[in-house]
Amino acid sequence: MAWFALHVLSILWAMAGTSIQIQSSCSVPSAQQPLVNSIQVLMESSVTSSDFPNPSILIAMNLAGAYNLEVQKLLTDELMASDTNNLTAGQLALTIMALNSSCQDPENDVSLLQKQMENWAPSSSNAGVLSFYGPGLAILALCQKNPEATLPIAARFAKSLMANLSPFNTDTGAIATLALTCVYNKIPAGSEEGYRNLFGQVLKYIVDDISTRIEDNGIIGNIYSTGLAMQQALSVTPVQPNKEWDCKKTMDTILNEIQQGKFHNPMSIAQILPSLKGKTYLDVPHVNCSPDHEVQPTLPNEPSTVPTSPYNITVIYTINNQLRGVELLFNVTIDVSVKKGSVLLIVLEEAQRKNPMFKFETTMTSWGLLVTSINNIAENVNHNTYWQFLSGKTPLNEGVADYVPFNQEHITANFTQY
Ligand code: B12
Ligand SMILES: *[C@@H]1O[C@H](CO)[C@@H](O)[C@H](O)[C@H]1NC(C)=O
Ligand SMILES: *[C@@H]1O[C@H](CO)[C@@H](O)[C@H](O)[C@H]1NC(C)=O
Ligand SMILES: *[C@@H]1O[C@H](CO)[C@@H](O)[C@H](O)[C@H]1NC(C)=O
Ligand SMILES: *[C@@H]1O[C@H](CO)[C@@H](O)[C@H](O)[C@H]1NC(C)=O
Ligand SMILES: *[C@@H]1O[C@H](CO)[C@@H](O)[C@H](O)[C@H]1NC(C)=O
Repeated sequence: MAWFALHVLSILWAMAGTSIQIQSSCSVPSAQQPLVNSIQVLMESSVTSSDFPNPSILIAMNLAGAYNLEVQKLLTDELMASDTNNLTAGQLALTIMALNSSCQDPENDVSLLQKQMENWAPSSSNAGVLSFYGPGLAILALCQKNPEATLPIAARFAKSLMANLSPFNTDTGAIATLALTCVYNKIPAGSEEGYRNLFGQVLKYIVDDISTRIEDNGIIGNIYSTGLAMQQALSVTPVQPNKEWDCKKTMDTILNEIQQGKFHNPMSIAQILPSLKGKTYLDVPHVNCSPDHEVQPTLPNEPSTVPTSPYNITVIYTINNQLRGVELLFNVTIDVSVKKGSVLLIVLEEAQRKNPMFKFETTMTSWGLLVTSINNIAENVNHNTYWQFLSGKTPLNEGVADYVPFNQEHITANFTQY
């Protein structure tokens, strides 16, 4: 019965074609358009000449309609010139989509990614759903460029994802849905039912899982996964979720969070902006990039900036490694005094200065500084280990360079597995 229903849905969907259906109730009200413009301007102005150009920003700019054409050109040129040999499959995929959205032909990158993915296998039998995010982007990019050759790779991806879906992750589910929707849509007419059934089944499973993550206020997962989850929902997936989705409620809550300043990290803007413009990564191959005249965005009246506070707060900071098999076990706590309004990174630096046991290392990523090592214990992708940051018992949903601790907050860095 379920199979039958699924089949009917897929026929309906196939007839609907690829056009993106957006309910009119789900666009940004014109009164809030300046707010959306302001985060786009913030994102574009974060771009500087760099050895690590961020392809996600270029994709978002091109889907939204770029304001700063110089920045658009800078990113395009840097991505064209960048050495792709050291990139992960996910980074390569974003680069390919970014260049395509800028009307460039990244032919060599596509064949490199194709080769990488032909040899792809999950890093271990219990890989963890998070490690499917990058390969999901790879399937999405390959599907847009070379659909038929992607089918067997996507089938392998779908099967191993299915075996690793628990515990679920909204961001990864959203990317996988976009990828498998693209692939499903490109199955040649008259091909075996095998692919259709496999992709349909996995899609149904993920779409239902995502719909269980919809909170009463419309947030899907957390505020930083909502943009990707909305893309999934805005694109015409061959399956319909069990639960109805009130797009307007999600939109209102997100606009409110933007107003609160929660979207200041450029990467967070790059991931929310397409949805606010009714676009998804499936629109990348259809971007019209005939040179536009430079449009000047309407911006909101500047809110007065809060002056930096003269007084200090105390943050209680614990570093904890109880992971068996890791030689050095420890659980130490320090009280640190920092200026009110400081980001967590300042707390870590202050702790390191007071006690060398708190020494730590970071690496630069698309989201900013990631803490890779504390007290000589380093994260390891092959073991799925990392340093998780918590406030009390709740994991933070921002990194150390963005999160602003409050007075007497207890922050823990816990070495754990995903
Ligand atoms: C996979 C993943 C991880 C993995 C990365 C390692 C791996 N093996 O892939 C692990 C588990 C380590 C991780 C950790 C954290 N993550 Co994370 N992560 C993701 C996820 C699902 C996909 C990233 C990815 O693969 N991108 C694709 C590749 C091609 O791009 P990339 O630039 O090369 O990806 C790298 C960076 O994204 C970096 N990274 C991953 N997470 C984070 C978080 C921060 C703050 C920084 C600076 C970098 C970073 O690791 C990736 C692989 O090297 C994203 C979801 C999303 N929407 O982007 C969340 C996401 C980026 N993570 C997030 C968070 C909050 C964290 C943590 C701070 C959680 C915590 N409470 O500790 C920690 C980082 C703490 C620290 N040590 O500094 C948030 C960031 C939101 C924000 N506004 O800052 C996201 C958006 C999830 C969400 N919806 O809340 N994460
Ligand atoms: C790229 O990788 C090679 C070998 O893996 C390494 O020697 C080189 O330093 C890396 N280049 C960059 C820019 O990271
Ligand atoms: C982007 O990719 C699609 C799919 O391969 C292709 O049809 C389109 O021409 C590309 N756009 C540009 C500008 O190269
Ligand atoms: C770590 O130490 C704190 C007190 O400093 C204690 O409350 C906590 O239970 C300890 N945790 C572990 C895992 O030992
Ligand atoms: C206040 O915080 C700063 C770091 O932000 C630190 O250098 C300074 O010592 C602190 N002052 C006091 C009185 O603790
Ligand atoms: C810290 O990590 C350990 C090891 O993975 C885990 O057992 C423990 O539950 C974690 N503590 C918190 C507060 O998440």
